[in-house]
Amino acid sequence: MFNVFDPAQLAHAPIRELHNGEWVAHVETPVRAENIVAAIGVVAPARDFGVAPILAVHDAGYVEFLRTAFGRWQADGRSGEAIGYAFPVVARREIRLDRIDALLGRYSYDAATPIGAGTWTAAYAGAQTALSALQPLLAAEERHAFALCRPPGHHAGRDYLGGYSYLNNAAIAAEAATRVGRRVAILDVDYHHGNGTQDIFLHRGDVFFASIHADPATDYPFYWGHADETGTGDGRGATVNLPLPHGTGIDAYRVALDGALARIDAFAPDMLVVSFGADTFEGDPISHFGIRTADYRMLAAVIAGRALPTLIVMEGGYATDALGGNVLSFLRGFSST
Ligand code: OKP
Ligand code: ZN
Repeated sequence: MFNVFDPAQLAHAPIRELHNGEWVAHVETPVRAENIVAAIGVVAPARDFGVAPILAVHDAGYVEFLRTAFGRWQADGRSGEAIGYAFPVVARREIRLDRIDALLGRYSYDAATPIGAGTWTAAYAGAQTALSALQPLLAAEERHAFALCRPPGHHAGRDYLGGYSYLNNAAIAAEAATRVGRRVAILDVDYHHGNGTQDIFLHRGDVFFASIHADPATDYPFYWGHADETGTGDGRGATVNLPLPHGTGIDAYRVALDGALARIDAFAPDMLVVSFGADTFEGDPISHFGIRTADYRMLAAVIAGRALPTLIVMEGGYATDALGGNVLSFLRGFSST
């Protein structure tokens, strides 16, 4: 296993999020990544592939917004983190927006994803971490690589942030692999539906997306991830959503994983990108599945059994003290094959 981590990702340290009607301490903390590094040991630094592979996935106006939003916020005399409070839920015509609050609403969809002084630096480093971990797979020097990305990315779409996500690390790596001829399937096993990744590839038949997640009827992100979302246009049939109820344990989860992998098998990819969230863990403070630490190793071994070059991209997981052990268990499931 080739592990990549860029410590510049620690620069993002969100303070608070809106949760159950109150401002609470943000759960997506730098110490999450530090605990994972402590558990897995050796990590390679990221290389810098520049902004081009980011712009291959994300809208240029959005990327410019993300890069400049905190400065604009401060220039308007604001303190604290930049966060929107008005969101254009009904698509509006394209007009020039100058007010920082207007831009925040235009490019985001929730109040859980603030922009602070280090957000752009960290998100950029996260994308480079994913691209760096991809390289030894493209060169056939490694079979499995782990991108220790933080903040997560799978809720970020082409032109929006949300769900603690700013740049879609998994999508950026998948697109980069596609552009050098790989046939990529993305398997999202975070507790939450990967709406950003789904949106980015929904209309495309050349990248397969399968997600196992908490039913959006009861869980964030609510508006995406229902079983009848299966792709549009050229992408019809290349999106699979397997929502599961609260209380799902390893047995039902394993059945869903086998189902997702059977669909991926039928697509016949030559590379796999796994969006891995350890928030399916039984002790996760914001989630409701019952996966145990040892289960992650078994689930990973099932995935590794497909014998595909596999990039594992870190997404969520908020039981911070158990996070390192859960990630280590998952990575061991790949190393044992
Ligand atoms: C990011 B990732 C808490 C509900 C959830 C946003 C969750 C983002 C999860 N009020 N809020 O997929 O782990
Ligand atoms: Zn999650």
